[in-house]
Amino acid sequence: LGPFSDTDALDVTGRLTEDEVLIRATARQYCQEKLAPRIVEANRHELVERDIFREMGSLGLLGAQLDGYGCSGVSSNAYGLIANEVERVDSSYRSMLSVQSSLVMHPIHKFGSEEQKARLLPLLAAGELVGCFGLTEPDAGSDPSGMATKATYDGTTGEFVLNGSKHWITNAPVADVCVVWARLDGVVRGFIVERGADGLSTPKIPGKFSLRASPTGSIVMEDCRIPRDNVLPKASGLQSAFSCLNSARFGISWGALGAAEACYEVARDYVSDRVQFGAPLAANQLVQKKLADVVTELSLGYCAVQRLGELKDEGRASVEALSLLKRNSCGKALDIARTCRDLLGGNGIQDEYHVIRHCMNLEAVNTYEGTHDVHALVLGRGITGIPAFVPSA
Ligand code: TGC
Ligand code: FAD
Repeated sequence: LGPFSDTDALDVTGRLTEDEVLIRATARQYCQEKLAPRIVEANRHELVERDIFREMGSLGLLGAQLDGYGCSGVSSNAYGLIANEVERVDSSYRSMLSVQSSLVMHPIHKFGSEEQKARLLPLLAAGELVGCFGLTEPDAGSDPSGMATKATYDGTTGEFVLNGSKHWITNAPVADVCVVWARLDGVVRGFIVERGADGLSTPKIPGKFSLRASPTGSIVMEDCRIPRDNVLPKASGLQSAFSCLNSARFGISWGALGAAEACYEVARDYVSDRVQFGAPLAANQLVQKKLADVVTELSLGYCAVQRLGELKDEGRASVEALSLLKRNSCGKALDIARTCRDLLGGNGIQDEYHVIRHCMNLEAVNTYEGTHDVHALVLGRGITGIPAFVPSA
C-alpha cells in the first residue's frame, strides 16, 4: 500500500511526463510569486495589468500548446496544467490566458494565412499583443447561429466592412487584435479586426461581480473597415468557430479544478486551526464528510482531465467528452467553492481568505464557453441522437 496524499490521492502526477512536471513547477512558481500577491487589490479595484501578458509570454505560457511562430509546442496536459496553476490564483488570469492561447492564437494558427501567422503569432506569444475572440452577441449567446454581425466586401477600396456587436468579450477593452465571427454572404467567417480600425470600439462592461481582474467588454463595429487580407482564409462555417472552443473548454476543465483546490486548501487548514465547542472544527463528522466529498471530486476530476489530455493529443477526444469535463469541472468546482466558503463561516465572505472570490468567479466560468445546461444538452444529443436545443412545440 502507498501513502495517502489529499491533493493527489490517485497519483495523477505519476501519469505526467517529466516535461509536464517541470512546466507545472515553472507555472506554479510564477503564479504564486508574481500573481498571487496582486490578486486581492486587482479584484477589489478591477485592476487590469497588461504586463501580466508580457510576463506570461516571457515564460512561454501563451499559446504554449501550439507549434512554431514563437510558441512552446507543449502537450495538451501541459497546457492544462498551466491553466490549473493560473486559476489556483484567480479565474480572471486564466481567462486572459485561455482567450489569448485558445481563442485568438489557435484560430490564427489553424485558419490563418502564412502572412497572418508570421506577423501576429510571435507577438501574441510574447504578450506584446493582446487578443480577444468575438462570437457571442447581445441576442446570440448559447445559440451562436443567431448571430447578426455581417461583413460585406467593398470592391472599390478592397476592404471588408463589418457591422454588428459582440457582447461579453474577455480582453476586449485592452485587445490589439480581435478575432471576430461574422456572416459574409450568409456564411460565418472569421476576421481579424485590429485596434485602430475605423468604426471599431471596445467599451468595458461595468458592474461585474465575477472575474473582476479580467477585462470584459463589447466589440462594437459600425461600418468598421478592415483590409481584405484580414479574413481568416481557412475558416468557413460555424464549425470553425466551434472548433476553437474545444481547446478553450479543455483548458477550463483543468483550470476550474485549480480554483476549487485552492479553496479546499484554505478550508482544510482553517477547520484544522479553528476551535469551536472545545475542539477543532475538523474533528466534527459533518466537517470531515464535506472534506471527504471535496477530495473525492477533486481526485476523480484530475484523473479525468489528465486522460482527456491524452485523448486530445491522440486526436481521439470527442466533442461530447470535452463537454462532459467542461461541465463536470466547472459545476463541481463551483459546488466545492461554496462548501469551502461555508466551512469558513463569516470569514468565508472576506476576500483575504480568497474563497468568496473563487465562488464569484466560478459562477461565470460555469456559464461561459457553454453553460452547464448547454453541455448537458450536447451530452444528451450524443447519448440519444436527438438534439433538444430547440424546445418541441
Ligand atoms: P451544430 O448543428 O451542433 O453544429 C454546427 C456545426 O458545427 C460543428 N460543431 C463542432 N465542431 C467542432 N467542435 C465543436 N465543439 C463543435 N460543435 C459543433 C457540427 O459538427 C456542425 O458541423 P457541420 O459540418 O455538420 O455543419 O450547431 P448548433 O447551432 O445546433 O449549436 C450547438 C451548440 C449549442 C452545442 C453550440 O452552439 C454551442 O456550443 N453553444 C454554446 C456557445 C458557446 O460555448 N459560446 C462560447 C463563446 S466564447 C467564450 O465564452 C469565451 S470565455 C473564455 C474565457 O474568458 O476563458
Ligand atoms: P443564454 O444563452 O441567454 O442562456 C441563459 C440561460 O438559459 C442559461 O441558464 C442557459 O443554460 C439556458 N439555456 C439556453 N439555451 C437553452 C436551451 N436550449 N435549453 C435549456 N436551457 C437553455 N463570449 C465570447 O464570444 N467571447 C468571450 O471572450 C467571452 N467571454 C465571456 C466572459 C464572461 C465573464 C462571460 C460571463 C461571458 C463570456 N462570453 C464570451 C459569453 C459566454 O459564452 C455566454 O455568456 C454563454 O455562452 C451563455 O450565453 P448567454 O449569456 O447569452 O446566456
